[in-house]
Amino acid sequence: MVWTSRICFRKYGNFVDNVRLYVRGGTGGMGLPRLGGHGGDGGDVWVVAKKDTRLKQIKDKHPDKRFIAGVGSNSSIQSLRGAKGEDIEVFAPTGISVTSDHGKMLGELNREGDKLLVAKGGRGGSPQSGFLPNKGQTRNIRLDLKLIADLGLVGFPNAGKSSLLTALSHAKPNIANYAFTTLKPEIGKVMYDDHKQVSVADLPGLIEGAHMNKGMGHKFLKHVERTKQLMFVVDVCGFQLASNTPFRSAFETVLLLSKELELYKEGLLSKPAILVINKMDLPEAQSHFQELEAHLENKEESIHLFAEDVIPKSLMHFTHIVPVSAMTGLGLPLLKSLIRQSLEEQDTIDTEAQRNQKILELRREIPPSSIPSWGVPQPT
Ligand SMILES: Nc1nc2c(ncn2[C@@H]2O[C@H](COP(=O)(O)OP(=O)(O)OP(=O)(O)O)[C@@H](O)[C@H]2O)c(=O)[nH]1
Ligand SMILES: [Mg+2]
Repeated sequence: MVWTSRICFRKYGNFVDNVRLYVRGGTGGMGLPRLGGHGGDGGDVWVVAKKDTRLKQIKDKHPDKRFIAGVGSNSSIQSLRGAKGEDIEVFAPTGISVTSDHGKMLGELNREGDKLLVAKGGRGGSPQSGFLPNKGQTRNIRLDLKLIADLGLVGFPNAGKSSLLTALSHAKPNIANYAFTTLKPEIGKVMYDDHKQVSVADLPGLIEGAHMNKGMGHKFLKHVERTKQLMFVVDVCGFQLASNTPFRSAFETVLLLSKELELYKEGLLSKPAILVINKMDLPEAQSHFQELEAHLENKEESIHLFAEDVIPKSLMHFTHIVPVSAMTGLGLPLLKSLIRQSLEEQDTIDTEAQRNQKILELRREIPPSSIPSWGVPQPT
């Protein structure tokens, strides 16, 4: 159990990937009934995406996590139209989603400079309001950081995800022979000879029950949502978290990983995925690999050989299955080229889908009589 206390201690270490804030727009200024003057509107609160910013900085700089914009100026003889209250900008990293405390999505900030209004200031007093000002909008909001990478590494602890990232890129994640070595997501860049780069997110290992927040749970599964594709990394010899938990073969691991993703969010299984079978340098690797291959070739029949609790509702489809050794480099050049191929194929499919969508939209705008009968995709 020593490791349990170590995890608990480090789990809530330095990495902050969500923060809750109280935001309030400024109150408007008083109108001036005698001269029909308008009070200034209260200031607004915005969340603004800024490069090299961390959520932790918000917590550190504003421990009370309250952001209240300025009050609008009252209308006066010198200034009949009162000035607007000061706006507040809360700087956040790119790749943020903002939700209200009821879980309603307010917006996403994906590019540097993206801005989202989270609390509007109250209107200043005017003849319509009897010269009385309104209060600003009040909200509790939550900012969630989601990594954006081309590929997300998904696997049980100790499968060799970080070792693989190190072997494929210049990233230097921690590697060690115990579960939960990786405690926060890290992005590495895989470089190609023609300078093309693919970003790969190394994520903490998942365990059974991750969808119910076991282990790192939701905290990291949400990062998987944003990657274009997934790369399942499986130890060819199987996995056992602790002596009192069941041993899982490589095939069971594949099923269980699919199941965790499915239980977290069903749509995740429709992402293109590559299956990497790691540790092929180990002495028993070949026989385990053959066994796994046989199960994968006959997935539908094979799953019935296993206990119900490991079987997902639908089976993940893998674009490629690649045996490798992150340690000796076996299979890595092939994996590297398949990663690129797979992403390029997806781009082509996406572009084609967008093109077809565009044609359909245009078609809707054109009167039916002027559309030729050829070359226009039919809605499915
Ligand atoms: N024999 C062998 N060992 C490997 C290979 N790849 C990784 N390992 C070892 O497996 C252990 C776990 O490797 P990591 O890369 O830390 O595994 P991980 O999947 O990132 O683990 P977590 O971060 O805990 O989820 C380390 O002792 C590695 O040296 C491999 O291809 N062959
Ligand atoms: Mg790791």
